[in-house]
Amino acid sequence: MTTKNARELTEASVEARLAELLQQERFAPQEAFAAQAEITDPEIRARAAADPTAYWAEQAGRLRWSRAWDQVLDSSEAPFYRWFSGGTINVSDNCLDRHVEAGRGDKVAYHWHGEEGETRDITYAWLLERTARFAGALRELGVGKGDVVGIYLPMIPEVVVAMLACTRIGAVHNVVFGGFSAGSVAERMEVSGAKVLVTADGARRKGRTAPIKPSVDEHMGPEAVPSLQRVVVVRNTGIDVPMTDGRDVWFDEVLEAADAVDPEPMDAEAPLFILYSSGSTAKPKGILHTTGGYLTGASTTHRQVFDLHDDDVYFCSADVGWITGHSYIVYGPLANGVTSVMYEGAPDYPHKGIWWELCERRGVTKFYTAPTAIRACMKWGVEHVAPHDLSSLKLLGSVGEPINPKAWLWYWHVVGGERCPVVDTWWQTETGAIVITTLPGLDAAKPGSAGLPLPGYEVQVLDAEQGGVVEEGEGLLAIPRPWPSMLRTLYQDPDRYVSTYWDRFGPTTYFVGDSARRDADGYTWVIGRVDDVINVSGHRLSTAEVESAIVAHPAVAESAVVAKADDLTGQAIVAYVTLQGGTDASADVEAEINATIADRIGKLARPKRIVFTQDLPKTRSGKIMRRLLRDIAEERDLGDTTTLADPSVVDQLQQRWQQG
Ligand code: 6R9
Repeated sequence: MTTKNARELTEASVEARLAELLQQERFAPQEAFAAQAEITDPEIRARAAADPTAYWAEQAGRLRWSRAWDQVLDSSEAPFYRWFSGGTINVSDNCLDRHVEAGRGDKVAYHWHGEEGETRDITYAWLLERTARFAGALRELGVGKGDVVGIYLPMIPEVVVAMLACTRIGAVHNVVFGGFSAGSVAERMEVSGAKVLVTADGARRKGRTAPIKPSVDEHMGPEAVPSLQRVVVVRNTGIDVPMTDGRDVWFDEVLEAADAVDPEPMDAEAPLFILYSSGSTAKPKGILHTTGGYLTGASTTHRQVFDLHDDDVYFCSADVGWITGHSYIVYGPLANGVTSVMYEGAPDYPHKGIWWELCERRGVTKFYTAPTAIRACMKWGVEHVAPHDLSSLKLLGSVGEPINPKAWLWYWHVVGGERCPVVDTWWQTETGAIVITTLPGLDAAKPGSAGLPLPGYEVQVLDAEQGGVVEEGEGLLAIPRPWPSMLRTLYQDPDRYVSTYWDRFGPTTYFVGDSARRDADGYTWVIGRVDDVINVSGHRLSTAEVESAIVAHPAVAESAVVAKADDLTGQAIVAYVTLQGGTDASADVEAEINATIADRIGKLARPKRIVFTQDLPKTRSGKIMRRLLRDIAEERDLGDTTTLADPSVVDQLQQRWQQG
């Protein structure tokens, strides 16, 4: 096997190589990789397709069940599917106790790396001990089966302890990404009726300390979130924070005082967690996952897609607050007993080569990140990668949005040294686990295409008008057969679950919300969302939720938000805003609108550009024509504008846009 020496890379050499590689359509697995791969049976998909329930039962059988299921798949109340009915299982038992009992307690679960260079090696035994005691502490705080526990924490080992402790006693966690504002945490706690919130005194971000607890207090008083009884605070930064008597407790103190508890056998269909995600409306969707099916899906796909071996060191750069963090930092890796690297900080702090430094230092074998991060690394330049020895890497993964071929090839050439298969994994919060990708020891990858459905899944491209199956060509992506880790409902909103996912093609075909092209080899090329969901750096936001944050500003009359293609972030937010009479557009108003968005949703939802306008382009029936707003932002010809109530509006807008 030849190992390419990354140190020889220069911008010019990379440019030249990418130009060559752009001619290549398929990248078959390297012989050296294929020879050691776990999955090499070319019939695996066909075997699974012949009897999908038997296939999934076989996968579920790798987990430890306290009671075997009576029925693999119960479709009697479709689309409310049930998997492994009658079975009981505990997630923390599978992620921790099982490994420790097998004598693997000293194995490192996470090499945790802090922003300022600190490291902690978290073993399976340590995690078990902490989890069992924190589960006891939660019980003493009044948390029981089915109760919702909010988690709003930075990337520290305690976030894993908190999640697993919930699963140990059957509590339902509701993790909110640390980048969301306390205001949006409050909304998510309120609508889910959370009883307890686990948070931190503060978080570190790029060398600064940001207080968390004070903003939690500000937004989560008894009126705002009446269900919230207790707040558990992790001492993370050590800053002084107010603690409310009778409500707030310190994480370390309750943990110290509590007795360890055993894992509670849970019904396979017991709710495991809720994760709020953006949909077509301003109200986020509480996506509900359940116990047995989710763990089966996350662990199976993690093992297959990352070609896991016992000595792997796996590094997923996502945040635990997203589904990728849930399935591929916490549940998949722990269920499979692997060693992971967990990094607290930003990819460019303390320097732009920190990921590669960690890969070298820990001998990372499998690395998983997002296209937007790869494009940022490309922009920063190869000089941040070149000094690091990345010869331990064996496989690279991508998730969150379509990856453009150039970024794919850069990843393959610069990071993977042309040795490592790149798996482009398509899935969603709703699917719980990877659905479409290439099996790295078996399938050729085509840069820009996610690939083929994994074994046990069926995926279709359906005609948008007629609903018929498109063998080759473009249409709407659909999943015509249930799978174990699928969402079960939208929390406390079953009607919206049915209308969002099952009205379009009926109760047996899941409507994804993406458009895609299927090629002659059956490969799927995802094009993008067909609803009002924007994907900024792999983060899902809805146009409606950003609009409603903008109009919350008292000076704003109306707002329309669209997505614009962006070289770095995939899509960027552009907001068109009209102001109330008497208010003039100014840098101050713009800054205030941005602050309102940061407060209501989080900084990640701030528009790349705000365009103030006298009027928005509307049809005669008063509908805002978003297509035109997108065309303006992407500087395209506008085509037919005759249906507009006032066609001159778009000319003014175009001029505004060009003025910058
Ligand atoms: C895991 C995750 C889901 C949406 C999905 C699609 C887009 C994700 C992709 C991809 C093309 C990929 N998406 N992975 N598009 N290729 N490999 O990202 O979940 O945050 O729920 O977003 O992201 O549009 O519908 P989530």
